[in-house]
Amino acid sequence: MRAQPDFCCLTIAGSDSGGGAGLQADLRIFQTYGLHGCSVVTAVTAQNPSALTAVSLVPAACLAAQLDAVLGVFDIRAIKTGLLPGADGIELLADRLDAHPAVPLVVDPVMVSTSGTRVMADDARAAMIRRLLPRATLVTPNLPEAAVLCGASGEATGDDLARAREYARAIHGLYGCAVLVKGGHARAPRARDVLFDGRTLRVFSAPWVERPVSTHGTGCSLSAAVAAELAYGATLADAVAGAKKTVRASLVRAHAVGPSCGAMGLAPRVRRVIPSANS
Ligand code: PXL
Repeated sequence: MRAQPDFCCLTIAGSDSGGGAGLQADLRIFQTYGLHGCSVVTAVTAQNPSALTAVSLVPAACLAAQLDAVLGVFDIRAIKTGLLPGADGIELLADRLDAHPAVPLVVDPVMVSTSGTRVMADDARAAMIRRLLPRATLVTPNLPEAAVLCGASGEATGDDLARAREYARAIHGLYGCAVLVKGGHARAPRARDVLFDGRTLRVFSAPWVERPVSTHGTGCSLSAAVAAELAYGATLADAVAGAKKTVRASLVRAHAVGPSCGAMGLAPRVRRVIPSANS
């Protein structure tokens, strides 16, 4: 073994039996960045691209044990959360994250499925908002999730980009963390994401990837890629720009993995330099 350990990234997320989203997507992204991936499993889901048939949350004690097994033991340089456990598990998680305040935290607030179904219990959502968002380096809601986070009425006013800007400012105002509102659910000619860090509002715009086999897992992959970029010390704006490139490269390589199943592909290895100990 070399003297200097390689960097690690931690995902705290659910398992997707189809392998497209959740922690399986996150680990694929960490590997793309040459990072060792640790994974704390919050839930086990039974799903394929057409149906989600079961979700079983990991008991809080098991979640705490997984966290205690990796935090402070592996050289974890950034953390992302995806599908979260119940409110009691979130409290235990937040207590442990508070003990590592310097590690960047990306919170993907998985609350509303693509079909519009709410997938998080009310008390768990409240615990996430109260305990994780104020600690987060970045929260990455899609448009429906952003509406929930800032208590918007749901009555759509203005176009999607205008709403994304409004929600990003409102979420920052409420919780104090930087916000990336993902435009992947918006119907617009280009994929536009809005980043607000409390000072500067940036719009990241890229052409849609034409008819990929599957877009399942893009949200998970994006937040994992932002965490990976932050692990190497990127600024938030550079991390988001780099992450979008990586996810786009995965989407372009989407491929069929069953008669009616598609999956994002592996992006080419992203090379980032590990800062030396004294830099
Ligand atoms: O993309 C949200 C998400 C998060 N976590 C798991 C998922 C999904 C979407 O399918 O399966 C485990």
